[in-house]
Amino acid sequence: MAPPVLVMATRNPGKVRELQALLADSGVSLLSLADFPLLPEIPEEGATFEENAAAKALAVARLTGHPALADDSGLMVDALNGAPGVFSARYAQDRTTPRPPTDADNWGKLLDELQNVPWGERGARFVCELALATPDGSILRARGECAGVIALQPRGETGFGYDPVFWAPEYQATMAELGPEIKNQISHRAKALAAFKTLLRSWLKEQETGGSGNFMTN
Ligand code: ITT
Repeated sequence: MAPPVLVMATRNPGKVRELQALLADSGVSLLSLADFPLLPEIPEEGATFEENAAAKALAVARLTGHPALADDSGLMVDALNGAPGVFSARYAQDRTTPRPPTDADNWGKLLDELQNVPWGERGARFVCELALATPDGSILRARGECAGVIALQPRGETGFGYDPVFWAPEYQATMAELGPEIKNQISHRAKALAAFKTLLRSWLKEQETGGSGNFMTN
């Protein structure tokens, strides 16, 4: 039997790379939004990572007719009361230009905001909320977090987003210096996927035994 198809409901190439690596052994055939070029942009209007992930997964599952996996993630900085949070991708958005901010714009703004914040108060965490939705509207969720410190300056070339300014204390390096192998062991996305895989296994079993395609909702 052909492996079940799962569409990764993201346009972020950094997430696609990491999800592909983390799901390589999961027994699903992965598609991405690049395989569905005519899909419309899905607005992210939720107040929480959970809401946004579920909305993205549901929209893509309904539009493609396949189960879809969405990742809504971001950085929560203690000294900024949890900002940029769900606005992480748009943190440095300039209202006068339609161009979305680059990763460097976003972490550049963050370093500026934290300019006078001492090392001991620069705590932060990455959060990843995953949602797997089926076209009939069932949803499966998992969450992962990764704690660290916002560095004083950017370092490293790998990863994406805020990785160059996210210091992982246990490795004494930024996430962008660690490389994909280590990042994929400790990241918020890796932790969310580890929790998620257990749930995915039961769902795959149900598919094999000719189940309805429904799975646990929460
Ligand atoms: P999709 O909605 O298409 O998935 P996006 O980039 O807009 O792509 P989000 O709305 O979830 O995704 O925003 C997540 C932002 O948080 C992302 O653009 C990065 O700036 C940051 N981010 C998330 N995971 C990260 C990681 O592993 N390393 C560094 N930055 C990360």
